[in-house]
Amino acid sequence: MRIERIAVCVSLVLVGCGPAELIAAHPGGGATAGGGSAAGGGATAGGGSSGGGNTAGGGATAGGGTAGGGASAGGGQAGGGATAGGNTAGGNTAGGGAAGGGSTVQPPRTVVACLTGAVDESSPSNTGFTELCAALAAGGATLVRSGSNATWSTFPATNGDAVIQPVFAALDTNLDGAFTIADGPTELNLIGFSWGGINAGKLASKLAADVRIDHAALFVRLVLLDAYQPLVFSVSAPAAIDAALNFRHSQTPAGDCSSGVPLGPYRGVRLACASAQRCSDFDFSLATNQTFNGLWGSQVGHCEVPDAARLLVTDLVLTGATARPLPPTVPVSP
Ligand SMILES: [Ca+2]
Repeated sequence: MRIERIAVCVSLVLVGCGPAELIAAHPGGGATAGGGSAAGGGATAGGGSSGGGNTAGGGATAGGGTAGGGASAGGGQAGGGATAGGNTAGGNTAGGGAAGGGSTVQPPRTVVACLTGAVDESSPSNTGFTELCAALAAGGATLVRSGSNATWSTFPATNGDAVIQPVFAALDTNLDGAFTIADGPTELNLIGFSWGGINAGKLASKLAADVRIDHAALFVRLVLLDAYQPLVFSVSAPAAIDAALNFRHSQTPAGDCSSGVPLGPYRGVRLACASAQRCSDFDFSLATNQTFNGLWGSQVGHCEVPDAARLLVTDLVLTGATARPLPPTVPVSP
């Protein structure tokens, strides 16, 4: 398995090393007001074990869920009770209404777009990522699929553009050519691993600028899993993105799948967010005495990030909270 993964990483470098393309933050949107209130709520609930680091992400717990509710479902208050004591890190509204009791607010539909690393879903290096996306589908999420696959191949980078239309189609349930509240409360998750993580950032920027989408009616979460492309050093979450989670590693363990290859080893790039957003940048390498899905933090290399993050991401995407320990965070800056 490891040898095969190395081969994939080598091919990644050989096939394409495009120029650096940093993602510009989109000034539009309007859904970020929720992010602002989330920071306050999170501080009050105090459940986040990942506190410290950035303002809006690590400590964002129940408040995160509340803000998400306001943005997408309009029934957010219940989120506080649902997530108090847990770790939400960019929580959402799913379960908020139900746990609050007595709410008749329709729970949001969870739409997920999974963007693979190089080369495609069948590549051994993407196995953990594919399993994560399959777990989200099994948990009730609507996957934006490429054929029958759980994930969408986005290698090389320009293929990410092809994902926009199927994502929009998944949002526009009443087929009127726009996404509005009439399509029902919806949470959109853009999840990308390695090469696909950078592409997920690009997709987020394009969706943020898409005039067909009423972002006040849509909760969007960006999830990066050791996002990497050569000569790219960060991913910026546009203002219309309500929450962004970055899971990565910063210390290369022995035998890492990307060691010894051109431009390797690969380490996930940092996350950049505007101050009003709820963003968390988690570093498994800083968790020397913790395990994540059976992996010690120090064991997590490039190809292990999806495995280590799997249970955390499925919790957060499907319920908006997790009781599992999160990795330490590093500060997020614009
Ligand atoms: Ca519509």
